[in-house]
Amino acid sequence: MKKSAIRFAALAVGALAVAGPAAADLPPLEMKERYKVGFPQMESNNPWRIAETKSFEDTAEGCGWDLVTTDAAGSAAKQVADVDSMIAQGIDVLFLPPREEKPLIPAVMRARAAGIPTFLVDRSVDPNVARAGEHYVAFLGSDFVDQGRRVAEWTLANFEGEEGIIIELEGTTGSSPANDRRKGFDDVMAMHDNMTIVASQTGDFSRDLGRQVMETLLQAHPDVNIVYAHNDEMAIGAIQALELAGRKPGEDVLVVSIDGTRDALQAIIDGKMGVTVESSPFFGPLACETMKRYANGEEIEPWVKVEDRIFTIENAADHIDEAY
Ligand code: GYE
Repeated sequence: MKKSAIRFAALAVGALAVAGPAAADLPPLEMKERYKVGFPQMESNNPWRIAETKSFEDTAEGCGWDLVTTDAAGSAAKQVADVDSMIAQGIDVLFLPPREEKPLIPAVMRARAAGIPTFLVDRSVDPNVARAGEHYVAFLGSDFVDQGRRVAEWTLANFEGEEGIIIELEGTTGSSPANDRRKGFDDVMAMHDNMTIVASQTGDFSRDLGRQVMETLLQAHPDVNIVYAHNDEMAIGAIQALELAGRKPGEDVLVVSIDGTRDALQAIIDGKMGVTVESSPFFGPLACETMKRYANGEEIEPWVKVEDRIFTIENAADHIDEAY
């Protein structure tokens, strides 16, 4: 008993010595057998979110987590309240997927003030206000600008028409993937005179809203021949709207998006969708590994970057069985 307490103390001191001034400001994490871990999910209305929550649940036992999860049902305010209640319950570590870039910042600050190391997972917050290594430990996730850029480049290489008339379905307004996926794609397209984004509107990353927004935008822009959706759920919604209007996605409209869900891979196999750049929801193992490194006194890089694959007709069938 006594011996292990001394060992923990030595490790904690070691952590401060190795970590340097910025990281030393962050709440430390002691090495122990079990941790009370908070994962306040933002919503559970799509396969991506469900797969992510399941990944945390599947990781819990092996990583020694007593996992507390909540579902904010699409409300940033509820997600803030969920974090507050986790702080009150005395969690040791917080893995937070912030629904939007700004509203979750007070929750990040309160977790830090309460001495709880926080890792942002899958989405980030406004870097002008809250910073990795200072207010939270690190962001674990994909490069969303690059995802948008890769979709644009694939589209340029594979679009067979002369003039691209593009409708863009944006993700949740104010979320980091929506902001960055738009930037990555739009910046590339802006360099090509034959490509015009005629409308860009939010579908809140949801299949249903994606379909509704696509129905409306189709009326105003019947000549559309490219649809770029910020996630697969909205792409599937757009395909439904196009088919309902008598269009032939994959033939007269090129549909491109991001994530790599089972339905999207199936749509690619069926010839209705061109590409989806991967954005993996399986964060559990990476969260476990990063937390252990932090508890071990390692300095964590501000952005623990996830590498994304790309799925097209070339490989969709090889990956559909592992999809969600
Ligand atoms: O692409 C989308 C989900 O934050 C990376 O959020 C994530 C995105 C993902 O709802 O489908």
